[in-house]
Amino acid sequence: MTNLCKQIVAPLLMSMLVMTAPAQNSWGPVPTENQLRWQDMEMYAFIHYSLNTYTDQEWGFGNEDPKLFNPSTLDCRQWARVCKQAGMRGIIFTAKHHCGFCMWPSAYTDYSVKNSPWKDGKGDVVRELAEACREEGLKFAVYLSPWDRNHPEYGRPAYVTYFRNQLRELLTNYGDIFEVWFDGANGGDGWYGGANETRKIDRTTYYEWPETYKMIRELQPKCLIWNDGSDRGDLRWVGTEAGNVGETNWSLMPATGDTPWHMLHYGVEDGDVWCPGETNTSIRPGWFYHETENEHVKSLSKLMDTYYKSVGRNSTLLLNFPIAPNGRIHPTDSLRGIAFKKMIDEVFKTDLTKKAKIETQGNETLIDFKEPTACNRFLAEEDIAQGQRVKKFALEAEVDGKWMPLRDMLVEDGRDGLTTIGHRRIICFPTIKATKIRFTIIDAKAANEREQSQARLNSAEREQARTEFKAAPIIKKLGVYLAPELTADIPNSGEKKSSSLHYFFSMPMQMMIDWDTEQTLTTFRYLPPQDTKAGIVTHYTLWGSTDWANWTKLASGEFSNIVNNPIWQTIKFPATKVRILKFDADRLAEGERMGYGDIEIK
Ligand code: FUL
Repeated sequence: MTNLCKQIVAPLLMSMLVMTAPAQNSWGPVPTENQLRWQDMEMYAFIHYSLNTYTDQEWGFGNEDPKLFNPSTLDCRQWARVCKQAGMRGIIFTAKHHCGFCMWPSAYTDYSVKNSPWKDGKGDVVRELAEACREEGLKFAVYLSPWDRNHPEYGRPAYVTYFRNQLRELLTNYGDIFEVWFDGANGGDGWYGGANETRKIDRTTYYEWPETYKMIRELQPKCLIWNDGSDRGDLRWVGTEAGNVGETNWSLMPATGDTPWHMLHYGVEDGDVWCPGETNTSIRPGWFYHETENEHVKSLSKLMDTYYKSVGRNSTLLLNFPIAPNGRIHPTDSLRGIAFKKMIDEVFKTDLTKKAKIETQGNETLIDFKEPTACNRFLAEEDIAQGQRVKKFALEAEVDGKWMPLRDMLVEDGRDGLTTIGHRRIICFPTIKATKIRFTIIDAKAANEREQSQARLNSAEREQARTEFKAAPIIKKLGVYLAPELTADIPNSGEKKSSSLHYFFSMPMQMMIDWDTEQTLTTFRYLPPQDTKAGIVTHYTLWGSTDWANWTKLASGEFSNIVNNPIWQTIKFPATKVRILKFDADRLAEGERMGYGDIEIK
């Protein structure tokens, strides 16, 4: 146990000892061993690679020619090395995406690598990757799309048998599999052996998941099941691919029933099964490689934001690296991934509480630095083996002799964001020089339960038990850190050198960008806010001026599907000389104030 833990836990134990009723350790649903092990993986990679890589598509129709699969320098060891250096502890591979093409020579179909020119049809990408992962000490897992746009029987019972047969092959021939990923996308239309039609299935009954789950448990008892809202698996989707889970994130869900977006995104406080959220997103806009996205690999700031909004919100991060047509991860993606890991290490290298005096009394922990200490990150971890309990906490800092409340600056709508903790919660706040930090648990499940079971005590005793037990939501670790500023000077960070770019809101629905000198521009790119629908611009007008007086309309229009898929939007216009750009939001998805995630101008 670290000194810090001793300092926190010892008073807790003492306060628990003085209480009359027997101390209760776990509270509510708790994780299985598999789920605990998985949560400790924190970050692991997705790899999307299939015929789509050669057709420049995100979803293949099912009739793409297997002959297209002929990478010149396919190197699974390069993938594993890059992922490891990027801090990933495992890889989940698209063994079969929606197009139905199998990246291993399945005995149950001809639509696979065995009919491709690659290695004269003798290759097996799943095997090469499983071996590469083992060599690098990474865990290996498979994505097997239930939806298969190639298979003639899709939609009928025979396909379910085929699907299970394929799953059995993957679970028996490639060593330990840590997770199976059953994508919930079921678009309907497809090739289906030449039928070329739309097939609809009932997602809740068609795949007969309970039977399949039984087989998985038998073949790979340590494997976690990810399933998107259907029969409850071990892990849940977080309702978005943008790379964030709610700042309130319970690892609980109802055991049965539908899972609307808010349940996926925030979990369910009173859920009766442990079903933690896995945050999946890609290092690029798309899941598959597209040359046109080479310049849009996520910047270090964006990746760190994703880290704080996933691992820092009681989730894991499943970060996708697409494979380029040559069979390797593109250098920009690998360098960015490695820069990402370096930055995480840099941020968390020095825990400033190590030099502080820490005292816990009841539900309050005081971190006394003795002297002004620059910091901007706070970390707390609950002992989730005992359940998840904290509902609300407060964070305050003493700066220049005065106490000020801190809030999570990544929560965009004015709330302080100080709610659940779980496996790990990281709070980002602007850099301050604090002499003290105070962390107070305001509300926790165990406290309420304790209160209820203490009904026989008089009110003073009850109040004492309540405050004492509130601290008991077993905080395993607290930390305070100073994260460096992310600038274009950091190698391979992808940060833009935009020092002369100055933007501000002249009105709630109008953004202005001005330069010192005239610029010739052709492109304006808008990334909507990633966490909320409020402020997303759906209709816009873009104006340019050289003198603030005369404005030329450069473009106007609609960003279609921006609400469901909040990715970069590109506005192109004829080359124009401007010194000022005016971006009007003619309509917002929600709210009254324009929001943005990022802006790029060329
Ligand atoms: C989605 C799929 O439709 C995408 O193609 C991708 O595989 C992503 C991880 O899941 O639902």
